[in-house]
Amino acid sequence: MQNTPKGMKVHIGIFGKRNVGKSSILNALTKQDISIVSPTAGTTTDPVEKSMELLPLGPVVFVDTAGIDDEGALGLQRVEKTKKVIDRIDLAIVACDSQGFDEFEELLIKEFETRKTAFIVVVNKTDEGEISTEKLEKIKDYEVEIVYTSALLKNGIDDLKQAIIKNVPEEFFTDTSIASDLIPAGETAVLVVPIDLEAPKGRLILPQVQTIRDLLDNDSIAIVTKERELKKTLDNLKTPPALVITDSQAFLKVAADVPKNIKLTSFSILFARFKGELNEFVKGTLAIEDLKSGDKILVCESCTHHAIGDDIGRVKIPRWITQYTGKKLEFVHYAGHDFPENIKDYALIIHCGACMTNRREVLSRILKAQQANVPMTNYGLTIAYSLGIFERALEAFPSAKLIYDEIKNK
Ligand SMILES: Nc1nc2c(ncn2[C@@H]2O[C@H](COP(=O)(O)OP(=O)(O)OP(=O)(O)O)[C@@H](O)[C@H]2O)c(=O)[nH]1
Ligand code: SF4
Ligand SMILES: [Mg+2]
Repeated sequence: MQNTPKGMKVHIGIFGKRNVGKSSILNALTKQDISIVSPTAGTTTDPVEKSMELLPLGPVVFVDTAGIDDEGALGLQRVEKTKKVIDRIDLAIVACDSQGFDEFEELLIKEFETRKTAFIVVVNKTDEGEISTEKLEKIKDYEVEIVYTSALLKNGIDDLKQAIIKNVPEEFFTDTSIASDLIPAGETAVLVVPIDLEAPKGRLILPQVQTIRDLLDNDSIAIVTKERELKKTLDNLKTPPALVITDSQAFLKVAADVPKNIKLTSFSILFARFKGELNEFVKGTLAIEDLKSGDKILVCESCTHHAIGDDIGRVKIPRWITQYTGKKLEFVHYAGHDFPENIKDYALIIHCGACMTNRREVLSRILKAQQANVPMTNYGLTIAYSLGIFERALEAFPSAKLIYDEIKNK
């Protein structure tokens, strides 16, 4: 989080009338007492800003605001400040209670619509009573996503997180680079691409092509080789590459051929952060240690036709995990946009690299897994772990490595 410039973080503002529970919602979302809460209307007087990690979305800045219905001269000044917050947010949460909307929220929403700011509505204090159908219909006219919460009882907070992930503007999901942040301009990455029976005829697969393009856009140098020519490629280089990136399936051979002073990872691990959340997946991978015979493992592939080879998720990963753990495990496969409801039944979720889907979908799955307390990881990390090269494969990612070390040392 510390490395993400503030300007790159999603800014989420909470708006609404006084006393509807804006500060309480923020505190419930962040599980911290960031904003002062009290029964006195007008408790929050100036915008309260807090940078934090909202898992699995990543770094966000929350901005709590003063009630938009504040009165008097001082109140009007506060309302002006609240309006200024709209200038710097990427997603707005409009909070109300069972009293629903009146002219204050309508004005606020007009402002969001004019500025094309995404917004969602939270009906809070559900523990105090339901909102009337008539009032709800008025909100539904905006064709907006509505979430019901009780910030007091912490109900609906997970639904609110899902709604945030669903409504955060697309650019925040695609701004992450694949590898270029690891290879400074002018430096080299060696990409290892096996051309075996599983490789599609006459072309490279999407993660490889996207990685090359990402490096070129950054003025980094990409050298592509098969695993057989890797040693020679490295010998020919005057300066060692900043990173070697391999297809996961050639991991063992590549790990043997790349000198220890050169960092090594896989396309799939790069995609764990590009399309998912690397740190969460690292924690998830370590749950392999806790697997017991009879456990069910959910294997998710984001597209029905696996471009890398049909058997990676169905044959190789089950084989490698079984060999590593020595346990009798049951593997259940899901493909495409299908994701089971009953994820609590699983001891682990292993996701593919998700090259054909968007990050939003993977993050939404990570959140569901967190809510069900089921560890989740991806193909590349699972393969590296089962083959005993996990630590090495994380060397390029200090914060992920730190998490690994912390858990291991416990
Ligand atoms: N019953 C109930 N009370 C809540 C809920 N959320 C907040 N409250 C209470 O409502 C009061 C106002 O909560 P705040 O979070 O301060 O509301 P706010 O919208 O930030 O208020 P201002 O800062 O004054 O604009 C407090 O007494 C909270 O404890 C809820 O879900 N249910
Ligand atoms: S989306 Fe997943 S299953 Fe499909 S090609 Fe990419 S990594 Fe393989
Ligand atoms: Mg407040």
